[in-house]
Amino acid sequence: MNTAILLIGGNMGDRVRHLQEAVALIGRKAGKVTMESALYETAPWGGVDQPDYLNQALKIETPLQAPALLELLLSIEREIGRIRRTKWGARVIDIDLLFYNNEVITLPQLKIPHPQLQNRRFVLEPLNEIVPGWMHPILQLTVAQLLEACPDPLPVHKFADAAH
Ligand code: PH2
Ligand code: MG
Ligand code: MG
Repeated sequence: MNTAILLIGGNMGDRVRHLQEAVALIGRKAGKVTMESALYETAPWGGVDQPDYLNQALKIETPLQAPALLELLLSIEREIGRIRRTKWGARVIDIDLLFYNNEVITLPQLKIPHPQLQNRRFVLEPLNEIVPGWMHPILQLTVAQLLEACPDPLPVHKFADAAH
């Protein structure tokens, strides 16, 4: 078994429902979802003129190798209804693979750890809730240490919504 850390997010339509669908499909097809962070409402990074995102971090146990896991996650995005338009544009669901065991993977379609995660508060806050001690295999800092050092000023708040 392998341990993977994912970040899911979206900023179009019924954001909560899309995240719930993603968690259900990941659990059904990729492996067991062993940890889920709260939902976080996060300001859009990289493209200002779009709605706020909801983001959530997940920890999963999976028999799949990283490239096969990536393919499956992209197919789940399509199943939930994602149409890829512009880079960093609004989307119904995005499923990003952040860490895979303690491996460093550099393939054309897949870089692990996710090369930008240390620069993004919307990634580090939810991650810090579930795996604060996870060691970044290149930077050799824990998630908690990366969050402490993160320069990203964009706001990230726990999402309080009575409906879920
Ligand atoms: N994803 C992006 C670009 N910008 N901003 C926030 N707040 N949350 C995201 O998940 C996000 C983003 C590209 O995948
Ligand atoms: Mg992304
Ligand atoms: Mg993505």
